[in-house]
Amino acid sequence: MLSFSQSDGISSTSMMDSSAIMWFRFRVPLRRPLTVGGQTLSFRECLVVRLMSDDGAAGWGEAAPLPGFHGWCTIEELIEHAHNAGKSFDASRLLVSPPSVRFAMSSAEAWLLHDSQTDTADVSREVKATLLINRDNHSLESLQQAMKYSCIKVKVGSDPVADATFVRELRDAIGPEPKLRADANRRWNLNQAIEFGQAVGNEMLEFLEEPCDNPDNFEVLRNETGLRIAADESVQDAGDSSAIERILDVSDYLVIKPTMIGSLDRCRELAQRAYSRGAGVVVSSAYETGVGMRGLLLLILSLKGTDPAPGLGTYNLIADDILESRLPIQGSSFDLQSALRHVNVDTASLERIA
Ligand code: OSB
Ligand code: MG
Repeated sequence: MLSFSQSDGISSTSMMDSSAIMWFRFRVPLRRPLTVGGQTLSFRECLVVRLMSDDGAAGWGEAAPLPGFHGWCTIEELIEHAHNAGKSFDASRLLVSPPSVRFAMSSAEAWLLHDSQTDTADVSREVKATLLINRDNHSLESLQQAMKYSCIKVKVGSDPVADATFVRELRDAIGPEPKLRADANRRWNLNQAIEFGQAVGNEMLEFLEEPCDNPDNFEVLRNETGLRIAADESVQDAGDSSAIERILDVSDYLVIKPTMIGSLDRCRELAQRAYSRGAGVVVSSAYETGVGMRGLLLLILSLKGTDPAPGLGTYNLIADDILESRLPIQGSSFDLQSALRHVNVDTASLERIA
């Protein structure tokens, strides 16, 4: 079995009776095929956990690892991890679980806590929805509808000049208001990233995420182009806390994807480190259903501020949900009143596995 040893906060679930923990498997279609880690997915096939409290309340969490990203494992391996986490539950088992399993367990705990108290999350806060745009499957006409979003993320990382031209055309189409961020997913070398930055201009973008293949180059890139830099995969893959600090020192934003990082406590700890270095935090989704999204919303509401907007654009691309009704988006924000009131999971769409 794969092991994902990493320090992580272990909380009260370790006291839980194992019969209170149940894992289920589910499959939901994507709105369009997604190519990640050399695989093209038309479905998300993942696990959810249900924690039952003594008084019969249920809290849910989602484990949805993504091919090519930190903590990826096959569905068979994931099921094995879930069996282990669900047997006699103890902290040492959780420590060798993939981050997605730790995220699932701690989200389920947060869900239970939220439902049992009335004042755990400030639902009057604004959580913006972002739009995710991929150059290959969007025409400029369809981008007119993008104007209703206040923050749009564009995937770049192919030809730097063509990507910069696309970003500038997009800016022309949507006007000056919506924030634009770009993500190269490490596809460029330093020179290509500089070429992009100079062609696009630093005023155009809120930030450029994972511009190049080596975070040691972030500082030069920042100095050469004036672009603000966001770290994502670099931090997921950083071996230890001193590597994380080095990356934070040359980054303006830290992207935190709990599915690739682990428990909500671990995410909060990373966020604090970013804040203490003056970096902004962008909590982001990774093609989870409404169950995972609810864990992300609870995390976001436990962190400070509404700027920068979190990166929750992947929810659009999930064509169905395991929640009885989808989390509503009103205008360009999540409707937290509805999303965080009591919501039900559609158990008919789930297959029990552990
Ligand atoms: O490249 O940041 C990425 C989602 C899954 C895997 C990788 C990435 C993403 C996102 C998150 O882009 C969505 C967002 O940031 O809006
Ligand atoms: Mg990214």
